[in-house]
Amino acid sequence: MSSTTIPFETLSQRIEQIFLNVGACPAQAGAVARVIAKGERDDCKSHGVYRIAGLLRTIRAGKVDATSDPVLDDAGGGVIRVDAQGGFSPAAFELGAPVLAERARDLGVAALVINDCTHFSALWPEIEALTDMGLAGLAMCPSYAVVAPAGGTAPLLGTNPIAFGWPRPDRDPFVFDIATSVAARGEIELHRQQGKPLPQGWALDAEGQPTTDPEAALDGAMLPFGAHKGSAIAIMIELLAGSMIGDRTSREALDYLGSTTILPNHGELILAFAPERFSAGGAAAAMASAETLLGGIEDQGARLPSQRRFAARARAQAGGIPLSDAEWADLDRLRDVGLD
Ligand code: NDP
Ligand code: PYC
Repeated sequence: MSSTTIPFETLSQRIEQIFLNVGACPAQAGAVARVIAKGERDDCKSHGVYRIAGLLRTIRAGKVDATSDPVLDDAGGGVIRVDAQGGFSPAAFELGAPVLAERARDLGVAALVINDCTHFSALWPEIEALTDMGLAGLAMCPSYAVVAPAGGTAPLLGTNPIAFGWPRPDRDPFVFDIATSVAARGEIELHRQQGKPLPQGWALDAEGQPTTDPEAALDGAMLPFGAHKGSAIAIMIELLAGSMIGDRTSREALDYLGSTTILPNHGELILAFAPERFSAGGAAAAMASAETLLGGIEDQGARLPSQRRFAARARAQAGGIPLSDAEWADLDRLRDVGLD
């Protein structure tokens, strides 16, 4: 399969134009484009260019407002809110993140609550925005009900991602970003598109029986990672980033959408920690302790999460982002298709 390589800025502008063409405002289109281009740059195919068609379907279905202006509600305390006003999450995060960082530095820890957003992306771009500012971060959100709880047979939980980041002096940060399902929903869809069977243990069919057929899995239920353990974390995310913040759980998000072919509207919870405020030895002691731990892992030859991604980023920064001819043609088609 032949491919083209393009610089990050070029890809980002191509994507932005697709959203401007369908009436998105510049702030929404730009923020969405940057997040998708980062996904492609870091070889996170399930949250890269592939996502654009689903976002356009969501606009077409009237389930997201691509012209919305997020509103910040900051009373000066430890909880900062951004009402995304039915828009996409990246513009809401870009509005709230600097206030979150400032408050975490003041108080040691602060929370950003985003309400009423369509969340379609990986969480690591948000986490890295915090680690870039010297903060540790923890982010989570529901999605829509496509995952059966451990021991159950029918979709109720979301693929509910959770991500954590720790800043490292003069190094890439420590970041993990995981779906609490065995795989992200996007991976199942990519297997279907490519006609590939799923690995065992990813999903159940509509009768609650194990399946490796992506089509049957999309009609049935995905499974949580780590059986009851992943299931418990997914439930925690429903409670903290759904019920607690007064937003939709994954079940409610799916009821609102009526379809899994478009992207869900719900909330998100992002916590930021200023390491220097927690340790009597200040930031230096916390960083030194962390480096001992992380170095010990690397010394065993184990790879840290995000190392694959950072390697892909380094390749893309040196030689451009590789896109297959089909992906490149798809960008042209999506630019021309509009909302028809
Ligand atoms: P993966 O299982 O591919 O990876 C999860 C994490 O584990 C990554 O940080 C990855 O780093 C790391 N990792 C993978 N293999 C290893 C290894 N052998 N050793 C050490 N670390 C490893 O991703 P998921 O399928 O769980 O999730 C994919 C994405 O989907 C996430 O970015 C998530 O935010 C997103 N998502 C978003 C949703 C939403 O509603 N917005 C819903 C569900 C998922 P690396 O990347 O370097 O491989
Ligand atoms: O891949 O599971 C997923 C997903 C759902 C919403 C955004 N990504």
